Amino acid sequence: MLVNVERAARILGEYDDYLILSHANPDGDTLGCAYALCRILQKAGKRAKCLCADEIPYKMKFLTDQVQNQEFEHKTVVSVDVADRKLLGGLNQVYGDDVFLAIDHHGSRTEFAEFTLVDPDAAAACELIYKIAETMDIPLDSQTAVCLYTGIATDTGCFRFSNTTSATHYIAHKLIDIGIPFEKINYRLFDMKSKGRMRLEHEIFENMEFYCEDRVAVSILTLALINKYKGEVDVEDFNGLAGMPRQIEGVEVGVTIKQKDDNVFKISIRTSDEIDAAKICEKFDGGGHARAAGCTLEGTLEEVKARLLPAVIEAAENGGE
Ligand SMILES: [Mn+2]
Repeated sequence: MLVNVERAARILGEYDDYLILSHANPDGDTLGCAYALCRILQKAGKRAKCLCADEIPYKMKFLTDQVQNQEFEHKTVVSVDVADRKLLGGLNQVYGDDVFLAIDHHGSRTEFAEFTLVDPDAAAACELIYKIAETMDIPLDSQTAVCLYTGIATDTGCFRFSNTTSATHYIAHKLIDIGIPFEKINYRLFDMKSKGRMRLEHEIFENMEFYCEDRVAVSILTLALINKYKGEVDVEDFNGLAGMPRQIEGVEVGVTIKQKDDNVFKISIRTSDEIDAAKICEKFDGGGHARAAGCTLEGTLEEVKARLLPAVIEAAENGGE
């Protein structure tokens, strides 16, 4: 059953002994929501603790300092930023059936909770947690503000993505007024890279292929390359590499070919606003958004490239028409 912020706040005030679940492969939004909500509930006199199937990325380890998990037998399960129970990862089997309240901002989702608060206009689920705290009349302290700001900065790419609204900025303004080290947070989230990640990016760039007068860039992540860096970098350092080719000036179509198995390759395509990435991927039974899409191709690397690249080059030459 769908509920609004007021109803969700009322539910949270009525029940107790909360277990808050984040999605697997956690990002700043799901973790920021969980820790902020945990603090808010504790301030409301409830018992609350957080759980995630996977390890917390090193860039976001500071979030764990903001909250104290309590020891108790939970009675009420809440999920945050989870669009589908499968995204709970290893926790799905144990808790997937028991989610009482889901708080989320994904437009396309599969219902799994008794009550769901969802607002696709919210740039981050943390915006909803902010509104819940406001409705519950729980004043935010700086630790809670750090968590919420981290979630909002993460999901808006530091207030750069088109999902950013004036409401997003308004909430950020309120959080900054509480007093948070936003410069430090943004440095950790957006500028800082591990040495291993830098080396990995360097090697990917060295091997990048260019077509159509450099308007198309193709990076290839073979299993050999991935395995070479596995010991050196964290798992999370393999995230976000699909954005690399398009960071290069003049590149309108960025293609990342990532080897999944001997003869299986996952393709990610990122494009400028003249070219439709989804249209290219649909030719190979994939899909996605106009600026970011993906598909999976089978065969040897050479075979995959021979099928994929002509379609990419054609799209780049015709402006995607
Ligand atoms: Mn989110």
